[in-house]
Amino acid sequence: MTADLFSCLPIVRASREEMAEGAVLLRSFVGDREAELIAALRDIVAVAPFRRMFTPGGHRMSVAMTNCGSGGWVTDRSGYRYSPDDPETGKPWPAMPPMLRELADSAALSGGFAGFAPDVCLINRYVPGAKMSLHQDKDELDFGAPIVSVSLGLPAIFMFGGLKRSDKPRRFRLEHGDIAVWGGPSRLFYHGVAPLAEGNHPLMGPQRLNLTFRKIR
Ligand code: MD3
Ligand code: FE
Repeated sequence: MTADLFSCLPIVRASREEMAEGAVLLRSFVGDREAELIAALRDIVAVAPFRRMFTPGGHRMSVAMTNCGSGGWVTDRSGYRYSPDDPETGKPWPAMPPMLRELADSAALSGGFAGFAPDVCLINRYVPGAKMSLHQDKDELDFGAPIVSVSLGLPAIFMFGGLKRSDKPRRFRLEHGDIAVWGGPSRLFYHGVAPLAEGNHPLMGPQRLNLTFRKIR
């Protein structure tokens, strides 16, 4: 039987797709670590709940956020920055669980970046209609390190531009379990997320979570 011939292979196979120089999409890379990952996220959110932050311009973001690690990305009327403490509680962000750190490290390695060592994980929550406008990620110190992103729940249309805001974005559908690695020349490319479509994910419900692992110092 065919099943016997392939029984030596893992049940979940990841694929590898080059999106740009230094940008690699690893479809289904989360694989059988899914349940452990979701349990770790539940613990983080119990200590540091999702909140919708304000931009320096005074707009409230449609995406709700939290962080784990030795710092977290925050925004308010005074600007964007990484802060060691959660401004809502005044306490340090919850530590990055080793399982998350290992998942990010192994994805970075598969994407061609050895020894990633992220210190922060920003966790974004999208409900239907939530979006992220085209932007660059440049609040980190070391652009030599990649960013690793993990998508969970409802699918999203990711918009991937170039170094100039005016570069026409290409669209990629990011699905539950996909991991992407953004380094090298693509590290400073403009990118965003189109408004999330309605839906209900069997494990995650009516939402999408995106984890971005970053080396900020
Ligand atoms: C390409 N998040 O948090 S993840 C962000 O799906 C952010 O929540 C999106 O953009 C999301 O800053 C996209 C993919 C991503 C993250 C960082 C990048 C792609 C990137 C940095 C440079 C180039
Ligand atoms: Fe970004």
